[in-house]
Amino acid sequence: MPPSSLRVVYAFAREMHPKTTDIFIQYGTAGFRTKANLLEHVVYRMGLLAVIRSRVKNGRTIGIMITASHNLEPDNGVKLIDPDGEMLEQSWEAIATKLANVSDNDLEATTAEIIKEVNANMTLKTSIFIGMDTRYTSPRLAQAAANGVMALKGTPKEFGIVTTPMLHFFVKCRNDNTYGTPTEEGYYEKIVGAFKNIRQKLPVYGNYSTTLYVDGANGVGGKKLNIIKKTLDGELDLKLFNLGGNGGKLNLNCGADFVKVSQKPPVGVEHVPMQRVASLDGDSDRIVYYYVDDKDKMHLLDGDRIATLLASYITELLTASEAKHLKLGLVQTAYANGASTAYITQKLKVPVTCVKTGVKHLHHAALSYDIGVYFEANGHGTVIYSDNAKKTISKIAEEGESEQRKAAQLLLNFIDMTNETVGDAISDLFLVETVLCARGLDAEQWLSTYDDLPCRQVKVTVQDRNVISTADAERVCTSPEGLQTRIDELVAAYADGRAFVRPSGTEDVVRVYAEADTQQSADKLAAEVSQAVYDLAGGVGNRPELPA
Ligand code: G16
Repeated sequence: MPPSSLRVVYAFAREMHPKTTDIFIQYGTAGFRTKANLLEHVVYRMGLLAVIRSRVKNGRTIGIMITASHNLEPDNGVKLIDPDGEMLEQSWEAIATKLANVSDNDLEATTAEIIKEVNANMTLKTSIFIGMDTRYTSPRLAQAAANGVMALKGTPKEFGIVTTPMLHFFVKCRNDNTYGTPTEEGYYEKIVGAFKNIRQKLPVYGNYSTTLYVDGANGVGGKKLNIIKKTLDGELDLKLFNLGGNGGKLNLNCGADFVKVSQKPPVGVEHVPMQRVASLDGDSDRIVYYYVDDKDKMHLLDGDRIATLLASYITELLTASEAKHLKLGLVQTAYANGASTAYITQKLKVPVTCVKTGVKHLHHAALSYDIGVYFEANGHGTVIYSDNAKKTISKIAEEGESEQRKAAQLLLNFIDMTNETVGDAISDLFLVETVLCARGLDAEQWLSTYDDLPCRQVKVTVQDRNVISTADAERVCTSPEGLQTRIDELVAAYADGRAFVRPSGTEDVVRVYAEADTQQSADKLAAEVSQAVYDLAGGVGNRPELPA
């Protein structure tokens, strides 16, 4: 495309999506995320970048998702999805950041520079998939993305309101039609179809109950489950709460992040003692479970629990199908509860890799196993299977002895039920329900597999969160000077103590995590570490207080 035609489209687009702020914005843990009113020019530019990326990838489809996921309603965000449905390749994050921050006057020259640098063939045809969450600011941003795509003569295909994992799935299917059909119906057919199929083979028994309560976080996931619910033929009796009506606000005092971080049940969900509840986040890429016992105490079953449940069931099926040689591994982050890691390595005998926060890092590490189970404690995760694993299991399902065949066929259904592109609350919900049903477990029995170490997460606001640098999968703080030494001193005073700090990639805060042998100690350690962050990393606002 000659520069003169770039000029015309930019001049037109600048009129519509001008850069109105000088605040520097960075492609973070899951794309750009900030107040929605600061994002329009960024999203427009990501439309441009998606077309360039697609042309570098031989015209394969790229996705643009408009969402701020677990953040509250005033925020929004945008992220790009690569051709296999995975997160944008990390080396392109710097390119995205550069394009998002140049002035309107430099936009044309910078775009031309990027096209040259990445050697994009701008004559290729390309289609870009665009999806959005339920935020009221999303339609305007989706339009800006589509305008960016058209500015570089790409073809936008808009899916309207979808979950983030659905859009990842559509992109993957569009580029690899063996994976499924790139439509919402295609998604239901594959994931929900596999669930119904597997339930024909696994009768309900033991303490498992088909009644499941769901907290939809007033976002998109609950709405989609409302569609799915009608097709479940009694296999699962979903009672849905927080669907966005009755004044319920997105992610406010509800949803997976609220439940995990506050360790409290969400508002808006009917309280029934011992009832299993699944809590999704705003764009449905995370899920945690909980129940409240008859003494009103909440028990959380987070991403670590889901990971161990899935890994142990897959291991069981691999053993039964005599495909034990396939290497299964689990990937976690520093947030994983120490007790879960001990359980996985010592009891399940499954190897564990620890990586930095962000599913992109976990996904990457999971690729090194035949079967990689990856989960963040916050409930974001999935399972991925190598081609070798899929071929081996398919062969056993056809040619194995009777018992081996049965296990391998269950495993094939399990694979079909999995959205392998990214963590997916809906797919994960069906996976969890399948394992609980297969084992005849209620939530209390699921919880009893191991005892979590009490933990606490808090946020500290500082002037510039980027003064915090970390190493060793975020377990060590390398700057500001003296902070890690202080953390070490504080941790040393607690039995089973562990703590770390890291800058968030999705909110303007520093995150603090602490665990110890009692809840009181974990709370106190978290507060002490927060004070150290406040003092040594430029805290603003009120100084964090120690618990009474
Ligand atoms: C995103 C990422 C997750 C990450 C989370 C929190 O989740 O996809 O991998 O754990 O942000 O990140 P941070 O601690 O850096 O703010 P989501 O559900 O918000 O897209």
